[in-house]
Amino acid sequence: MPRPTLLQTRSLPPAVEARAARDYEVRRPEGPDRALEPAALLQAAEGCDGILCAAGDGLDAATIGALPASVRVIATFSVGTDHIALDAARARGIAVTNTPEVLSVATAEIAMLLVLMCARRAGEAERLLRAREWTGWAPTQLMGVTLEGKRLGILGMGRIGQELARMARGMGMRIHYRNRSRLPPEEEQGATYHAEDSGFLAACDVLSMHIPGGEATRHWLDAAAIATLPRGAIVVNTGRGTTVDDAALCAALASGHLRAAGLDVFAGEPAIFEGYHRAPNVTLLPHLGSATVETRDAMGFRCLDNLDALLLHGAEPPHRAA
Ligand code: 8YV
Repeated sequence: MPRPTLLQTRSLPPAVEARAARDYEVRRPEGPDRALEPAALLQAAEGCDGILCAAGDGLDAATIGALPASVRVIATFSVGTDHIALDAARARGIAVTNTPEVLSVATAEIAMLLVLMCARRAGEAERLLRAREWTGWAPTQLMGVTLEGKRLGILGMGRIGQELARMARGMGMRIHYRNRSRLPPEEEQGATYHAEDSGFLAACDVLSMHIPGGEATRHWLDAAAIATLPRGAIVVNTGRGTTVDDAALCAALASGHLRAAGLDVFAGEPAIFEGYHRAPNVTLLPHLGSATVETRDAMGFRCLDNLDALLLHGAEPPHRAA
């Protein structure tokens, strides 16, 4: 029986590529390793049974509508699915799968890294040294804030949020969270639930954002929400950049209402809102959330498990998003 043909839009860890090449005819478009534009994606997908894509690859409704009839499944190398028009895929009977769970710890680690860098001004401090401008230790130099005893507000207490809460509890932080619904006690682990945005925001010494992208969450953190945060709060975002109003965040960082922000995700990335380049109290990372060797292998294998189920075994994929 001929092997199914798989369009692999991006370079993947070697062990993942080796397994894909063992079981599929893999088609990998030439050129730099970056998101595929719709026209290039459609051309490359001709005759393919499945697509293994990543965040940033443009799979909007028009592109999905124009995919060749041979495509039965889109497996995204991400937990987020905001780059894929799920309704359009459903309408065409194309399964969409993602990679939940395996990246929760790695992403929570990056959120905690940003919390620590913001609280202790690590980015500013490193830039001082690299600019060869450090003139020696001084009692009032680069003072940050102690996290122990502070309130960490988690927006979106899913798997990643719960891992972050576990880490933060170990540091003596008090956990508050905002979710559509309250978690059962074994998942809540003593955290304080907020059913309203305003009460939640007012309780955040540190706000960590873990909500999906898309229209429904666009600019969730706008000027009014920022004004509700306590003066001196820290904001960290490892979810999706579209959930933050960049201009409002930059204004609050410049005015001193916010102490610092740590961002791993950006609206329109890899472009970054210009104001962030000029703000000394912002720590910027290039979407590193899941970037560990262990996690990226696990994400790749999860994609292949999903593809194998449908394309090799005619079974339901274990992690179906649509
Ligand atoms: C991915 C992510 O590494 O899973 C997600 O939704 O944002 C990251 O973990 C990245 O999007 C690559 O697809």
